[in-house]
Amino acid sequence: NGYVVAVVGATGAVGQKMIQTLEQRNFPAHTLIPLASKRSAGKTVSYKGEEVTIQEAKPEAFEGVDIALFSAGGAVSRQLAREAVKRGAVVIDNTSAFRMDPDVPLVVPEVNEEDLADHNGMIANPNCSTIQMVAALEPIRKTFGLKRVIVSTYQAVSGAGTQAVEELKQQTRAFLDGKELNPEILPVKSDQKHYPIAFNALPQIDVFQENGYTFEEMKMINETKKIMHMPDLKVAATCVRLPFFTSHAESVYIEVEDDTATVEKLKNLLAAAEGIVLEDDPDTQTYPTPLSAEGKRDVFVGRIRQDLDEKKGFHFWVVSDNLLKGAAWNSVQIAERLVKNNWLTRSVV
Ligand code: A2P
Ligand code: 11C
Repeated sequence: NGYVVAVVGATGAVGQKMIQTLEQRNFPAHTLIPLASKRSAGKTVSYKGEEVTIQEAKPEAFEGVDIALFSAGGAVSRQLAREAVKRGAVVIDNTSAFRMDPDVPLVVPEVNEEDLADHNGMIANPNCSTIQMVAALEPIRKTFGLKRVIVSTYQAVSGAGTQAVEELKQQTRAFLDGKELNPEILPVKSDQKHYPIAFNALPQIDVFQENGYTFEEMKMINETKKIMHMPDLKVAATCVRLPFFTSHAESVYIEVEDDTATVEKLKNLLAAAEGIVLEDDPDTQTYPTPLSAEGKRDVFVGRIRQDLDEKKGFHFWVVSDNLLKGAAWNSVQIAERLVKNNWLTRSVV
């Protein structure tokens, strides 16, 4: 009874959280198949009290797999995700490889669960910084409409993988010991230059695009329009990496359509919304922070204020664990909804 579930990238920052989340949610997986690179084959991961051997991710590894969660980078997804689909698996891909493909639903269950009904075997999990923002925008859009979004992010190093986490630890020690920092990974491992992350702020996440925005910024812009089915929504983003390990924080400015919106109404809406926790009370200094959100599956919202010049303009602060709602939990939540709605079978084979 249940499903065969493969996790591709099982040794990675997100892959490990996927396995833990499957376990915590008691997902009906009777068999877990952890997959990673050749380097990790033969090592084990623990799942429901047992040590399960990691296998090399290759096409044959997907024979008999019902659901495959991919989080081993875009190159691995481009190479193997279609192979998994060909062998009958439904793929939930956590990379940017297929997100903008019109045939691939890009899903945050609280926002567009019904898009899952039309999948062709491939489903994309949005970028972490997009997920937490749209989760907070959707309840507002439903009631007051949405015209414009301007976001600035404050992102954790774990978004750039385990090597970036190690780099921050090493540089922090080196900085305090008065030693050289020798940056090698951040802002982007494959880019030409590297800058220290310890005690710093880097206004570059992912590579630059021709229009001067980074790929992370363009992901936030394009994915938001796709998930919310609002191709004409005005969205701008500035993405910044900061020296903490977990959770992304975002300062979001919105303009709504309806001029009856007030701070009180937005607070009530968000407090009642699925997956959102309102932590907003200036009198008691209540607001979420990256540390307070770490390890939790919810999206936390605080600091809701009306713009001082624009009546339909509001500012808020949204924080969530980038490895959970931003990645592993959103992927497992998609799998749960596929099971619940009986949508695992593809509409087209
Ligand atoms: P491995 O540990 O064997 O290299 P992170 O983003 O946290 O660094 O994690 C990357 C994940 O992607 C790891 O699980 C890593 O496995 C996996 N990975 C990297 N390259 C490949 C590959 N060629 N095939 C399968 N998995 C890969
Ligand atoms: C970061 N948001 O924090 C990125 C990581 O497209 O899934 C996620 C990259 C992606 O660096």
